[in-house]
Amino acid sequence: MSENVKPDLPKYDFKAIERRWQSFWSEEKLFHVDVADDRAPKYYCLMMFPYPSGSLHVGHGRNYIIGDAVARYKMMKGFNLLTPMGWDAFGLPAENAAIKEGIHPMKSTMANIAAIKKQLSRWGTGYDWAREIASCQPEYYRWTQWLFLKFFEKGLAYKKKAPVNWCPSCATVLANEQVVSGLCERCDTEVEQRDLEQWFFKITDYAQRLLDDLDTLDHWPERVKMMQRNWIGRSEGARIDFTLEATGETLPVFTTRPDTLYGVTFMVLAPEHPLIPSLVAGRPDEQDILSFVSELRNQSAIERTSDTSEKVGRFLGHFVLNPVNGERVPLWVANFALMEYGTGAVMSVPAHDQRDFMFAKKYDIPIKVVIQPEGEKLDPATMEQAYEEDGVQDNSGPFDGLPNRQAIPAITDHLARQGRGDFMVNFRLRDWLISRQRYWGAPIPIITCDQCGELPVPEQDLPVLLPLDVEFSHKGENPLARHGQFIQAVCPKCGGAARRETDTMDTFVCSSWYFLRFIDPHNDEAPFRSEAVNKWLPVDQYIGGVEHAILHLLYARFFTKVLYDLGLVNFTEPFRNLFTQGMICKKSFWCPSCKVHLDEDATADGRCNTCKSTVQVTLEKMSKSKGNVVAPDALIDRYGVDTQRLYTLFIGPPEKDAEWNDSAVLGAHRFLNKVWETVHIHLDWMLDTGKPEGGLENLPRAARDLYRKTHRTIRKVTEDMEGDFHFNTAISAVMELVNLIRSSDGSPSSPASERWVLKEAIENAVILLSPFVPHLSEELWRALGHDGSIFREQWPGYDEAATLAEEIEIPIQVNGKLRSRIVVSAEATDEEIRSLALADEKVVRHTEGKEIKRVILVPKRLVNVVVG
Ligand code: ANZ
Ligand code: ZN
Repeated sequence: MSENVKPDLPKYDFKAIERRWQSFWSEEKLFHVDVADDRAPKYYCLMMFPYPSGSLHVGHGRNYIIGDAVARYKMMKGFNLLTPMGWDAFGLPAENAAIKEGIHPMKSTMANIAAIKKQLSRWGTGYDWAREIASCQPEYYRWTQWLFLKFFEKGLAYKKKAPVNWCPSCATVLANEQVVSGLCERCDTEVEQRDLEQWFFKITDYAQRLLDDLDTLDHWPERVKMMQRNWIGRSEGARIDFTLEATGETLPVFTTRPDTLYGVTFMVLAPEHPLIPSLVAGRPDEQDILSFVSELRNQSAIERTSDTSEKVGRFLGHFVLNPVNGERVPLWVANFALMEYGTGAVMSVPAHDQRDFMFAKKYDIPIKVVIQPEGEKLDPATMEQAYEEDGVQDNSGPFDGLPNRQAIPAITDHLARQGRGDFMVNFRLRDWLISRQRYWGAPIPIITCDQCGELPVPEQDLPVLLPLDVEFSHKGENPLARHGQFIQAVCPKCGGAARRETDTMDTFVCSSWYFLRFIDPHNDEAPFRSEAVNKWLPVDQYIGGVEHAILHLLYARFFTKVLYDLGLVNFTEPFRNLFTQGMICKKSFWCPSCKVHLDEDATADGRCNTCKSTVQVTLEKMSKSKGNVVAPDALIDRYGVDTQRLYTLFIGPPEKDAEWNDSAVLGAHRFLNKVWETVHIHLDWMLDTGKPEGGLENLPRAARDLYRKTHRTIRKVTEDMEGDFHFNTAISAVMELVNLIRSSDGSPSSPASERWVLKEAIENAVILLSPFVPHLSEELWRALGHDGSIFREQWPGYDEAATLAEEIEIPIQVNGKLRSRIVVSAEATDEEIRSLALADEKVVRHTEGKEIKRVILVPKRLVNVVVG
């Protein structure tokens, strides 16, 4: 068609187009939703609400652009669409910035929100802004506090001592991410573990339900469900009660291998185990052991348990008695035992556990084999590693000869009957530590009275306002703890002077229920109306990064179950479909001698332009710290936002990581220009045509092919949008359609029926592209003579028959005589037709024993086999 390009085609002025349609959408309130409207089925499309940090790059854009494409598609499918946006606005970065730069977190947070909103509107992503929420505003956190009180009433919020990271020089608690290789991020002092009172949510009460209900989440990525299962970590085993020889006290252990009980040769306590101080009290080596123990406590759990790290311990000078045979077992403390798992005590069986084996070898502790591999006899003296597989019981008293799998329940049963143990299920999941000794969070609504203890703030006194007039100290301690007016409170019970809790809540608490608030964001009598929430939830499509696969999703699921138990909602899982998009990566250029990240332009032939050293090139997740960020503004100025959107969606399967390539962006831009041109070339002679009478069979071949291509493309794009959001293959299908349109031989003088086919193809190409490139599509839709927004159009259906391969019948001659007919796909190649013809039964009969001299093929019409 390029020969037809008219010099007077209007220019693709993407800037004007973007401006026009973005204001049109907001004037039309395109994304406004009436949640009470029941005329159409609902669709709740939700992007994980972002933390409002500085500026967004094109990698962040992927999340919003994917969400917007889904939302616009669902709108055209006729759903009553809810697509809200809000801000996960509390958190440490804003507070750290306040300490460093003296800008109040409220101020910086609000400024960041304004900047991100502007960026989102440049991307053309649509939301119902009337539902905007920010978790740092009292209208929101009032209800976060209210929910805390409900948890408290139910016994699901409690306080207990827990080890925290403590910086002795800043005199403050540090979050894990503020501890960098054991040192305080701020002052480089060595961080200690201290036991401090902390608030917890009792998520462990819900461990089994959180695990079981994963099986109902059919539309979640298998990988995410796997990660949640591992995090919950259910183990079936036994509790076995050993006895402390000196005092007769019971010392229970959790084991998954009660079959190895006769092989226990030592026992290990976690360094945090509360018995340790009394066990060593008054002994000459008391101080020595206690300081060893506190050293162990400062190792991280990963350091303590990883396969490669060194396992160290000390004998505690005590023995415990094995409940099956009364054997004396030495009691140790060692780094690999964790207080948070099981009972904090481990029965160690070096013959059958590799970690115990290495420990026994190191400290010369006996090894006793109690499981023998079939037909073999292990000798502890020559064993080079633990035997962890199944086998037959040996040295196990009455259980000898039993397969160990059967000995597991048998031994547990035996102990249970004597009251020395029982079957036990253990979860790796711990209770959720929700308190932070930080300012920028929702205050925990608790008052402590010396007379009456810990009391909830009465509901009518909510919110407990976070005071804004605070001073940030460079030590990083919680400014609330020094805010006299805030701390002063009246005991709700006795009316006496009391103290307000100064800890604030983990921001994961705020994000565990925001998806409910969006249904009823301005309600000042309740967090939400149950009736409306029950109608709109579960969320139909949740979209976000896989980095939230565990915590955020687990906490949101936990909240939903608690709210269900409270009778506030009638569903038990919040998100029906989950989509986790991959990350956008980009090459990063690091000069090892200048020690800086370089722009690609600052390198030549793999060398740094400044110092000429060889530059290290790696593919990294796009991020400021890697210096490989592509800012959207320049890109949008140059090519328009639809180009960025198209490229972002075209870059690869959206669930996979993808490499951003600046030059490939140009390809996306060219395609949009081509679409623009294609529509305008045909514009003036395409309108005013009617659907051909007498069906499509009478059309010439090319027109029929175009018709079929149109319907196949509709089908392909629809399937990709209904399936796993493979926008990339959907877009390439539309590209093929556009190419076919351009090569089709329609012209102003073609019959009306053929022009109708062309028009149908062009209009559908524009509609199919609209969720991806909404500005251009609106403009072209208008040019094609339609009123109103393209997003108020129905998503097209397709002619099923036309999407099936067309079949043609080909007569086959042998030496010019008709001998057979074969039916082949209209798309069969000459080569395929030729071999089908020669394999035809009748043709074989007529050519048997003769030499095939030639096969004459008239493409898609006739085959003549010449034999001699
Ligand atoms: C004896 C034994 C013998 C064990 C054997 C294993 C193999 P999972 O499957 O992950 O649940 N264990 C128990 N409490 C522990 C704690 N507080 N710190 C560190 N380790 C602990 O692991 C269960 C196993 O982990 C338990 O089974 C126990 O070692 C260890 F041949 O008991 B076993
Ligand atoms: Zn009181």
